[in-house]
Amino acid sequence: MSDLFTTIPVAPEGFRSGFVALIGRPNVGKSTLMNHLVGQKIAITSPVAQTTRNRLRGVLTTDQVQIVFVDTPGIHKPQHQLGSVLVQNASSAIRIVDLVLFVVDGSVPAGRGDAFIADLIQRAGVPTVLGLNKVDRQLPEDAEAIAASYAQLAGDRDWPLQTFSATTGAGTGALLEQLTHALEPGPYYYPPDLITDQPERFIMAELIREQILLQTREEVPHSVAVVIERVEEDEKITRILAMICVERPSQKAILIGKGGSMMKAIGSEARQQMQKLIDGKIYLELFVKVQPKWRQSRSQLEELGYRPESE
Ligand SMILES: Nc1nc2c(ncn2[C@@H]2O[C@H](COP(=O)(O)OP(=O)(O)OP(=O)(O)O)[C@@H](O)[C@H]2O)c(=O)[nH]1
Ligand SMILES: [Mg+2]
Repeated sequence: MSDLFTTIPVAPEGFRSGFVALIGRPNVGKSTLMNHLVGQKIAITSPVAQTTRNRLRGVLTTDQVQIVFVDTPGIHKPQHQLGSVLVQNASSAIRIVDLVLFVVDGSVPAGRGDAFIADLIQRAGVPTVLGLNKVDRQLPEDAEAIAASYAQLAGDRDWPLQTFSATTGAGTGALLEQLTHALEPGPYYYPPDLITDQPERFIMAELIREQILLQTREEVPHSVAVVIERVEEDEKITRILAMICVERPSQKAILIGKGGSMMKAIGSEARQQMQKLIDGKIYLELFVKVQPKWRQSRSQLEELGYRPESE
């Protein structure tokens, strides 16, 4: 028998399981919620819209249930080839799951973007829960209008509705109960102690990209891709060489900063995050390369890890 079979136990009587896609507009808190629910930072998050670029699985296993969350890029009007691939991958995730958790920003009433996504999900005919996130930011005077707009969005489609905050954790216990209840009895899909299917290398590259999203402005965050070129481990330290790809020399200059100050700040914060991830010491070397119009080029997108996912 292979290792895979020996590490996945047989589920007990009454155990439930399934795949749950987190779908919604950019910046509503999908990745923050997934990290909170699985109890570990596996997806990067930032105040910049379009942070997530790949479908990521995060696994939560309890005595009663195994939920495989599929975090997706925010659905938006694409401006370039990269955006099209992201939206395509988010939309197709709806069709491969047992349940959709449609996440909206519950601090503001439903908008046209939400209605568009609601229709997209409805057409796929997948069971759906509407999740109102960021309730910690809701102003009391707005509460009634917000509740009414989402009650209509959910009520028109017979979707149950849950309010919560992914940052404070309020309401997330009830959300988990709701999701568990909506799943059918089923097996373990992954070993009970697995949190994500993503390789460490991928998360490392993402932690560097997260620092760029947090520390740079305007067009730079969206024009960046990060690739881990080399990882060398010895007993004392892990040496990592990472390439940061931008579209223009002006963006490279911003990333490097005066006397290398920006690069230093990004590298130092990313290194600390990466050390937490591997629980060991890291020496991180970064270099910046200009690759004109990479976001428009199918072949360059593939090289940088952004390809259409079919299932
Ligand atoms: N106040 C508050 N902020 C939140 C909450 N959830 C997420 N945020 C913040 O909202 C911003 C966006 O969060 P993300 O988790 O990156 O959003 P996302 O939906 O994954 O965004 P994309 O990957 O771009 O689609 C971050 O600055 C989060 O800290 C919440 O419940 N309350
Ligand atoms: Mg995200």
